[in-house]
Amino acid sequence: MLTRTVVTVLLAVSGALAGPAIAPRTCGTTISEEKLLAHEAHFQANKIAKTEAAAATATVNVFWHVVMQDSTLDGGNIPDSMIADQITVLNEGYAPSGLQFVLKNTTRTVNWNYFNQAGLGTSVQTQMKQELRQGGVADFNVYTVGFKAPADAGLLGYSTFPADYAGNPKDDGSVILFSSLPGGSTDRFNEGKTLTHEAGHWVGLYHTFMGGCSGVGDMVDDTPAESTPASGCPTGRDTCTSAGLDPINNFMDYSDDSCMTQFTPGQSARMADQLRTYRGINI
Ligand SMILES: *[C@@H]1O[C@H](CO)[C@@H](O)[C@H](O)[C@H]1NC(C)=O
Ligand SMILES: [Ca+2]
Ligand SMILES: [Ca+2]
Ligand SMILES: [Zn+2]
Repeated sequence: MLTRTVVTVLLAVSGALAGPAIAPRTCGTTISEEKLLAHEAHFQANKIAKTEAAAATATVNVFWHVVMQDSTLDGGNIPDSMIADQITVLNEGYAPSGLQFVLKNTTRTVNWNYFNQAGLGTSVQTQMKQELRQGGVADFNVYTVGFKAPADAGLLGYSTFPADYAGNPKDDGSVILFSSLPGGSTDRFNEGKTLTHEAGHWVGLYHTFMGGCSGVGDMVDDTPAESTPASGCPTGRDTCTSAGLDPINNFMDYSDDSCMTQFTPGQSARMADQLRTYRGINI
């Protein structure tokens, strides 16, 4: 509780100095520069190159796990129509990259702990995935939960990376806030872009602000560096002197849903390389 109060105060102060106090999205998929470099060394050493046999498009099966505390919508019991709308948003985002997501199965589980306490790195989320995960390395498992623990205030989701699969297959997938789906109740983050962003990690992308202006960056050449996550939709933002405006419209930034509209060709190429190398998807 104390930590939460301090964070709120800091946000309010920095907002007062730097413009409107509008919080960025919060994604739990952070990675240290050290771990990122280890990932990249493994990737470069094991990369499976694109061949003539590569398909122009690939289909990814989605296994959806609706986790709820009770049968109400506020309790997490989202209808199939919301999931269908979310898959549509996901496919709009990934169509230029040649990926199509197809819903294979939806499970519905009433579990107070899973719904409320499945934060990043918790034993609860481990247990939830052990119980519910379906399919193999090429299958995308999505869990919708409530993130009600005080430590998770504002959290929209978190994901695993393709390179993580081998070491912990059951952990693979994305856990997202149920009310971030299209038509959900989370202000500014209810057009479904949270899953587009989290799936971005699942296909091997980092945040566009990784490393700030001078760090290692996101390992993609055509996403200009930015010093910090964007919040709201700050058109024209330019926080690094290196070429290009901040990629505020990119799905891998922290902007509002309405602001997020694209992956770059460099990101599409990276996701294909990652999917070929780590998930056996020959795109
Ligand atoms: C969906 O998964 C559940 C749980 O494993 C299983 O019982 C059910 O048969 C599956 N449904 C379909 C349509 O595959
Ligand atoms: Ca970049
Ligand atoms: Ca710049
Ligand atoms: Zn993220």
